[in-house]
Amino acid sequence: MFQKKLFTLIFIRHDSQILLGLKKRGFGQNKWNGFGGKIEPNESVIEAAVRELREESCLTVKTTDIKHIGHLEFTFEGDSTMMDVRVFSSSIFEGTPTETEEMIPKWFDCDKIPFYDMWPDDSFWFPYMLQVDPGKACGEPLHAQHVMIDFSPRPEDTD
Ligand code: 6OG
Repeated sequence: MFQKKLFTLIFIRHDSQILLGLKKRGFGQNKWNGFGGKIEPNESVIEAAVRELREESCLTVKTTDIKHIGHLEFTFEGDSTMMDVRVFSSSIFEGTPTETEEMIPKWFDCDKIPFYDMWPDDSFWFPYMLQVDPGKACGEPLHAQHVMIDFSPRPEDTD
């Protein structure tokens, strides 16, 4: 029996680029990823996504400007925790991405995503994410999808 823990993960898009952060410490250290983390008490999932983005990249987004993209569930061998990760994106933001204690932000072209330095699962679902939310001039159409990931909207993420 797994114990579910909620996490947020947000991707900022600008034209044909996507902002990733190199994690400097803790879980996922030295991997490029979106920005996110745990939900604090009395905070909605979307509020947590906005806060984590600000804390990790110094960018500000409005809760009304972020889109729900998907929902990922991860388990790790020998661990009874299931990471329930809610994925969001936004192309409306304020500020300049700035290095923080947690992350080094960097823009990547959507066709030059550094999958070799990311969580291995990302290469399966990133193309799908780019297709669901193509941004501008971004994302190749997919011809085959074999990934069991839920990309349907979750009503509890929209508050
Ligand atoms: P903190 O421990 O930093 O939150 N996360 C994953 N992201 C990707 N792309 N792939 C995975 O595959 C992941 N597993 C977890 C969720 C951890 C952050 O890492 C994300 C959170 O945004 C295994 O507070």
